[in-house]
Order: sequence, then structure tokens, then C-alpha cells
Amino acid sequence: MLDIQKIRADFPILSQTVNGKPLVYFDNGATSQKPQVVIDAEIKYYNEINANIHRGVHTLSQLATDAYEVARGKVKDHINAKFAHEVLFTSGTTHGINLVANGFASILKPGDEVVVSSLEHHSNIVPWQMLCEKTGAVLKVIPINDNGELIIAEFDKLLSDKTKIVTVNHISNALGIINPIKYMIDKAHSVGAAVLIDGAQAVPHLKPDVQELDCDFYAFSGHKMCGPTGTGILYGKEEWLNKLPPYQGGGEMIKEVTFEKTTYADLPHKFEAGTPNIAGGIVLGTAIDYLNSVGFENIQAYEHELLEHATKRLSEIEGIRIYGTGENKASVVSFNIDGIHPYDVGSIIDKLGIAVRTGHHCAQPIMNFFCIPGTIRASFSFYNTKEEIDAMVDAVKKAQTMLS
Ligand code: C6P
Repeated sequence: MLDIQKIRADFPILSQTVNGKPLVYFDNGATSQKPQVVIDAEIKYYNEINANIHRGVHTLSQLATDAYEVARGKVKDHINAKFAHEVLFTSGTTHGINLVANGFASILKPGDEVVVSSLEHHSNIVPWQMLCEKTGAVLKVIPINDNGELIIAEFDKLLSDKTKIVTVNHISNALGIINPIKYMIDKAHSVGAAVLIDGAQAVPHLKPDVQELDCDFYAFSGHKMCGPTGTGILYGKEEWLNKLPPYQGGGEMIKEVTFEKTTYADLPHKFEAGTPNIAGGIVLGTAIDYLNSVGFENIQAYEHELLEHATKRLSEIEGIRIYGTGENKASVVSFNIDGIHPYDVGSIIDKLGIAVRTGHHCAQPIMNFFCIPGTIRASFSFYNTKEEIDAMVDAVKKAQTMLS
């Protein structure tokens, strides 16, 4: 059982008022709020050990390097990677996916196939389209049904020996649907394809076990899991990371440089050119510690209660349509009110202190499927409450009255 009021006290921003009303922050899918320990850890880094890493013999550089590598180890343990060098620091999910898509340019031949799903964020569509344009590979798309779930029978049919990589999100950002990734990973492997999982929306809610999943790549962002912006992780199986060429050239990713030939550093440095977000990486480790202290089992159970409460309360509103009605869902409710543009609802409820995201959520193909311009998305975190959900429902009802 979580003591929500105690948890809320960890997040200074939550006690703010916005537009004269208590802040109700339901835009956790876009970015999560940060607990004081995370904010303090960022300050502590700059106050005490700020230096460039992997370079200096001086004490501060060594302290910063050690702290950065400790954070890498925490991520390794958190996602149960086999080796710390399978954990690459990135600037976020987008960076991680682009790194892999770019690497596959040296693997794909014309006519090879890349399988994505209709539920993807643009970050897990556009890099693969660019890759296909570059290589002559063909993009295949898994369709969804009216509940917003992937049609797995169609996924099965798309797979063949031409499939070289399947790339799918763990949880949809726009609808909150949780995809059956374990099945999909095993099935893709049965035709020899690699699998990338976009875990951006999963890591705030659950602890992925990459060895159990047996995925080849798992990308996520730190800022959605109580960590700083500009941080992220790409997990890649050692054999794949050894096979892929470096993404960017620069300092720290080399063994030796001459004008005739450059040789590359071992993992993970081969993929970490230039000075990284050192403070961010270290503090991502603090964020992971914080989430583990709350406990993912507790988080999941409580967020499920929030999801059920929100779905029930919102369903009271006449003319509401909820998108993403599949069984297996994270704590996200995406909806529209008949005859009202989502942006108008979002703007009015913002005046009442309620922060939701409106629009296409960087997932235009989903909006096209439902023939809508966008939705109102309320995405909940473990620091939200049922009372806040009630305040949102009242605010949406008020907006409906004003706009009809
Ligand atoms: N989704 C949302 O409001 P970055 O921007 O690199 O940290 O994450 C990109 C990304 C990739 N995949 C999924 C499933 C995502 O949800 C996101 C980010 C935010 O839904 C901002 S657009």
C-alpha cells in the first residue's frame, strides 16, 4: 500500500497552484515530475564532482567517471541486462531508435522488410521510413482493431524470411494499450528477425526484464521515469551492438585515429561519442533508486486503480468516447467529447489547473485510423489521486457546458 500524501510531498512541483487552482498534473506520458532527491542529486553533482568523464587523471574526473559508471550499473540491474556494456546512455528514446535504425542501413538490402505497428509514436516510424528510403527495404505495418489493439493474426502473416527487424512499442503513448511483446519477440525470432522495443511509456510503470523478454534492443527515456530531460538508455544485446557500426564519430568512441584508418572503442564507448549528459546519467540512477523504493508492484496496483476510477468517472459524461478500450492497459485515458475539439477542452480545463495533453500525441496514424484530429489524453502517475481525477471530470463537464 502506498502512502500517496507522503509520496506527493516528495514532488515539490505538485504543491503549486496553476491559474489560481491546485495543479492537477495528468501529462505524465509527456514527461514525469521529479522528486526532490532527483533535483538534489543534480545540484550535488554540479556542486561537488562536476568534471568531464573517461578523460582526466585528476580526482574530480575520476569521481564523475565512477558515478557515471555506477549509474550504468544501476540501469543494468534495473532492466536485468547481462552486461553493463549492453547499456548505452542516450539523450532519450528518439536517439536510441535512430541509433539502431542508422546501424541497420549497413545490414538491409533492397526488398528486405521492416515491420512496425500502427500504434507507434513518430519516433518509432520516421527513422525506419528514412532507413527504408536509404536501403530500398520495405516498411510493413501491423494494423489495429477498433479497441486500439494490434491485430496479432495480421502480425503473424507479415513475418517471413524477408523480415529483418520488428520494432514495436511496449505501451502505446496515445492509447495506453500494452502490447503482447513477449509473443511478438519470440515470433519475430522464429523467422530470424531482430526486435526493438520502444519502452518509453513502459518504464514509468513497470520494470522490464530484457533477458526474460529476449528483445534485441530496448529504448527508453529518463525524463518519463522521474529522471532529468535529455537522458535515455538504449539496451542492446552484445552481439548486436558488436555487429552495428557506430552512430556518431567523435571523441571517446575510438581506439586509435590516423588519417588512414580509425579503429573503434569497445562497448559501450563505441556508441557514446562526445561529452554526454554526465549529470543526467548519474541522476537517472537516482531516479531509478527512487522508483524502486516506491516499488513497481505498488505503482502498478495503484495506477490500475486510478485507471479504473478514471474510466468509470469519465464514462458518466454524455457524448464521451474513449479510445483504446483493449483489456491490457496502462494508466492512460484518451478521449473526446462529441462535437468539441480536444484542444478547446484542454484549454478550458487548463484554466482550472488541470494539465492534460491534447492533439495527435506524435501518433498521427492512430488519429487517422479513428478519423479524428486528436484526443484529450490524461496519463496518470503513482503520485496522482482519485480526487484529482474527480476534479478533472468536473472540469471536463464544465468545458462541455461552455462549449455546447
Ligand atoms: N512521447 C508523449 O507525450 P523522447 O522524446 O525521445 O523522450 O521520447 C519519444 C517517444 C518515443 N516513443 C514513445 C512511445 C513515446 O511516448 C515518446 C514520447 C511523449 O507521448 C512526447 S511526444
